Amino acid sequence: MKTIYSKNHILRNSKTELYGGKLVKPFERPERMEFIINEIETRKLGPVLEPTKTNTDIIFKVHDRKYVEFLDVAWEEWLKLGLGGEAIPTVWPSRSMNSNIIPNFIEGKLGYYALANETSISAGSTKGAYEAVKVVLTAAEMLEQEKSLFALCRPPGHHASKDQYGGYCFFNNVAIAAESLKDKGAEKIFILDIDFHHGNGTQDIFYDRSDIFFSSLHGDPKEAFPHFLGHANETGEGQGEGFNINYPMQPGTPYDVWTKNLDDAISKIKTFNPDALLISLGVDTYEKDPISFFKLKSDDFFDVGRKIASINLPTLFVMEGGYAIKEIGVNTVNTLKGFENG
Ligand code: 5XA
Ligand code: ZN
Repeated sequence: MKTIYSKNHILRNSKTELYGGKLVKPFERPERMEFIINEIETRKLGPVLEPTKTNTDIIFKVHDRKYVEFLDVAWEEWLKLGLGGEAIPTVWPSRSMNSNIIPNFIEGKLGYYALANETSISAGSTKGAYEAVKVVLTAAEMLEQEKSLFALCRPPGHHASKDQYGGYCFFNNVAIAAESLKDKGAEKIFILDIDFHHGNGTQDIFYDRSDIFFSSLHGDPKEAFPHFLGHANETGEGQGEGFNINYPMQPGTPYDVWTKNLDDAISKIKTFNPDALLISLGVDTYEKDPISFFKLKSDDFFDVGRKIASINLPTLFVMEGGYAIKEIGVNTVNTLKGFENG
């Protein structure tokens, strides 16, 4: 399987994450990619190619223009305040306030456009996010010739909604890939999100669509980030009613329980019969992940890949989360090898 990867992901390199009441080194950090690339090369998954697509205008099919414009200038606006630290929101248009008027001042804009505040913005953050978009667009274009591809995106994307960033995500890479495939003539796309966290952004973007089916297996939002979306009763709206399926699961969920939900999702994929399958691939379902609570073991990821291969569709894997850094490469490549040998 070919991997598309941009070394320029390093442009996204913030030094702070607000976690446990302290500013810590972010869990989502550049080294994650080194472990994955190293494992891809050691186990000869296939060639690692640079992105060739540089026009990212299709972003506007997914994200609001004002949101993109905000991301383009957020760091420069923050710098002008001369405060020294990275840009972290401190105030939100919460339920008792007015969310219809977008503030002018950067402090207000950060709160308006952020859905969580672990995602500090620093120099190069937005440029790094554009690199992930170039990666996923190149992979989507190549899917016409390849049975499967791996878009090794960083930063991840599935929490980014039409107009909000957070959960380490700025642009929704998998949603942009879906729109790109539609643009090239695909009629139906299925996005299966197997990251530990609910893909709230992807759900939000396609919630009223019947041509792009979204399904997510994740930690119950009553217990896990993003906390406010991802419940089982969210099934889509309008034209999209019936085209959104969530599988929230409890703390300590082991593979034999998790995989029954995967089997159910696979039956939905087969019934929907899409032109292509996009996998939001997070390996933070792993038992030793520092910020998650499922109990998948490294060997289980082979089986995940095998099961996805059994659907027998053009399949694009798009990297999302995974923070057990030493094992992130093994778990990612086990999934992809399981798919190849499936
Ligand atoms: O898939 N999403 C993540 O891994 C990020 C979670 C951020 C929690 N603050
Ligand atoms: Zn995650």
